[in-house]
Amino acid sequence: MLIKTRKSYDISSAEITPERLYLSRRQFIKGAAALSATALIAAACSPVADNAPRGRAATTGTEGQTPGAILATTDELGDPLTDYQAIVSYNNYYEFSIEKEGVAPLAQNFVTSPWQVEVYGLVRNPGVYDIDDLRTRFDQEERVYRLRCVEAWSMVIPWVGFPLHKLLDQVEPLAEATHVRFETLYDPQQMPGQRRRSFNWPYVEGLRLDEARHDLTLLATGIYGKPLLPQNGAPVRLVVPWKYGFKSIKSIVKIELVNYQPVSLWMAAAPNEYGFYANVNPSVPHPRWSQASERRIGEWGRRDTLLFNGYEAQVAALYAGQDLRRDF
Ligand SMILES: Nc1nc2c(c(=O)[nH]1)N[C@H]1C(S)=C(S)[C@@H](COP(=O)(O)O)O[C@H]1N2
Ligand SMILES: [Mo]
Repeated sequence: MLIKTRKSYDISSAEITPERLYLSRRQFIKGAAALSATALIAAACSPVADNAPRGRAATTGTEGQTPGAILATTDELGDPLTDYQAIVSYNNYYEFSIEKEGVAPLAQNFVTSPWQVEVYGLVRNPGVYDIDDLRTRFDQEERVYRLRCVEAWSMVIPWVGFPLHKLLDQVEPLAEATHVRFETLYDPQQMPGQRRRSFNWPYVEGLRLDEARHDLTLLATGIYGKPLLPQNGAPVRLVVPWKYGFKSIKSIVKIELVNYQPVSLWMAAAPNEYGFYANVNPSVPHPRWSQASERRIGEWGRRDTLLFNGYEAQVAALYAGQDLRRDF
């Protein structure tokens, strides 16, 4: 069940909008430039996505490729949602492919049911949660978040999910727990990228416990009112909107409460380029490129990158007294 909850980062004028009305209004708002940008992304796609009809998913898409009901039409800054087609066809998911348009076709048969998530470590009540249990035990909310990839592109995505703190409250972290460590499925049979040894699989990410408990930190199960597709991290993935996209680990099977700072896949792969915190910060460049601006998918030109990806008011206090250049 989709619950609308009002938070400071929710849009103030949120209203329930039927899908067709919503889409025609957005067509009107976004205009021809945005449409042709979407067409360009589709044109660059691999055979499967490429065979999909071009243009508006709602009128021409196939089942599984059309957006479902959504509540919001913009983020809280007034910027429009990214097209569903772009969200499901332009992906970073190295377990399948390092080519963004190559992920969706390779992931289409990925088995996401049955699926279980083990929550364990420094907790009073460890448990193995079935994905259906996660979907029904916790009210599923829509959260419209900006996703800012470290590669300097971004999207606005209407996620469906529930805040991680609800799950943490169930397992009751012990006083010694300081961090949370997450792991993606390891299954080289299904994930061709894991057959290449270029990375230290499985994908691992981590958060400090206070970051994990922050209300913005989401376990997402859907996008645009529909269950996640494999390319977006089905059946359940993390979303930490004030951090670079690589922190938002996909297809999670393990959540461990630990008393050390976990080493993520990217920290292990390139420690000088990727730190533990990975907070979006326009004034801390990546060693190989600036982070001062970004390309919003579906838009022409670039826009300025915002400190903490625009969530400064909500999260800056987590880092009081920390040097954001050292703790990058
Ligand atoms: N397991 C896993 N999770 C992952 C990745 C990945 O390669 N493997 N890529 C990350 C990166 S770099 C980004 S930008 C986001 C992209 O999410 P999206 O494809 O749903 O937009 O997923 C993140 N989560
Ligand atoms: Mo990314």
